[in-house]
Amino acid sequence: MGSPQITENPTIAVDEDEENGISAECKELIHGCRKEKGWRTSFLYEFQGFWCQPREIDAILSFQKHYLAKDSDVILATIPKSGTTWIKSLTFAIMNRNNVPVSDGNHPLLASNPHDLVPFFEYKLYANNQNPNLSILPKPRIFATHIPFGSLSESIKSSDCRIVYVCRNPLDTFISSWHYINQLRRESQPPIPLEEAFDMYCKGVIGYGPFWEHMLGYWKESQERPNKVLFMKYEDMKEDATSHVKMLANFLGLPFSVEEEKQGLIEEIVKLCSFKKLKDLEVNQNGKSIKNFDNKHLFRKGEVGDWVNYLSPSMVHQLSKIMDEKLGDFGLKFKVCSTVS
Ligand code: PAP
Repeated sequence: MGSPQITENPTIAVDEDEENGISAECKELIHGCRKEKGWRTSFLYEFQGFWCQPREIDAILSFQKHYLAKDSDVILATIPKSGTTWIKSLTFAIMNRNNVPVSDGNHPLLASNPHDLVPFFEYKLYANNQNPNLSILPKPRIFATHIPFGSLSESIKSSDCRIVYVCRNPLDTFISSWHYINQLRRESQPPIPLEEAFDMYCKGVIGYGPFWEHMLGYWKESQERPNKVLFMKYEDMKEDATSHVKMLANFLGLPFSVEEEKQGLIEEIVKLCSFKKLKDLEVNQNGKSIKNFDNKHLFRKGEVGDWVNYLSPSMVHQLSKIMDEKLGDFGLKFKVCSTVS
C-alpha cells in the first residue's frame, strides 16, 4: 500500500556539484537559460518560465516525456514550504482509510515520513531514473510535485486525474523557506542573510517561483475546472482542519459516510496528521527522506504569521504590495494576519 519501492540514489542526491550526473540534454539546455544566484546551490536557472536547479530540471524533463496519468491518480501540488508534508499526510490517511484503520497502532504515518509515502515526481520517481516503472504502484496512486501547472505533463491535463493544490501566505512561505534553506546549506556556506533572500524572493527568484506565477497557474485552473483542481490555503486549513478534510475527501471521490462521521473519523485523521503528532514521531525526529535530508527540518513551527518575528514593516509593505499587484486582480488574497504572539 502507498509506499512505493522506488528509491532515489542518495549518493547522487546529496552531491552538491550542480551539473554532476545530469544528462547531456539537460546540460545543453541550461547553458542557454538565464541564471541567477541560487539560495542553496550556486545558480538557479530559468526553465520553462520558472526557477530551478539543474538536477530538478533533468528530472522534470524525464517526467514530462514519460509520465502517463491514470484517471484515478491524485497529484498534490505546492510551491515548497506551503504545506506539502501536511497535505501528503492528510491525503494518504483519507485515501487509505479502508486499507489501514486510522487508529491502527501500525499506521504507516507513524513509522514513515509523509514524503516516503507520497513520492515527488522530481525528487524521487524521476530523479536518476528516466522512466521508472510506476505500474508497480498500487491504485489509486498519490504523487506530489512542485512543478508549476503549465509544465505538468500533457497527460495530466488531458486525463481525469485530480490535482490538489495547497498554497500559503507568501510572508510565511518566505520565512519558512529561509529557515529551511539555511538548515540545508553546507557547513562551509554561511547562512543566507534575510535581506538578501528577501530581495531574491520579491524578484521571483526562488525554487519553482515566481510564487505568484505558481499560485496563479493552479488558481486559474481551479476556477475553470473545479472538479479537476482543488485549491486550498494553509491558513484556512489551520483555522478549520475538519471541514477541509471533509472537503478533500469529497473532492477525491471518497466522501465520509454518516457512520464514519459519527465515529469521529475526520477528527482522528486531523489528529494523526497534526503538526505536533507528526513532529514528535521518531521517524520525523531522527529520520531522513527527501534527497536524504533530515526530516526534523520539515517540522519547524507550523504556525500562521511567524513572519511578524522576522520582517520589518517596510518588508511587509513591499511583499504585500507585490501580492496585491500580482494576485489581487485574480481574486487571490491572503489575510496579512498573525496568530503568533
Ligand atoms: P516541503 O515543500 O519542503 O515539503 P512543506 O511541508 O511544504 O515543505 O513546508 C514545511 C512547513 O509546513 C513548515 O512550516 P514552518 O517553517 O512555518 O514551521 C512546517 O512546520 C509546516 N508543517 C509540516 N507539517 C505540518 C503539519 N502537519 N501541520 C501544519 N504545518 C506543518
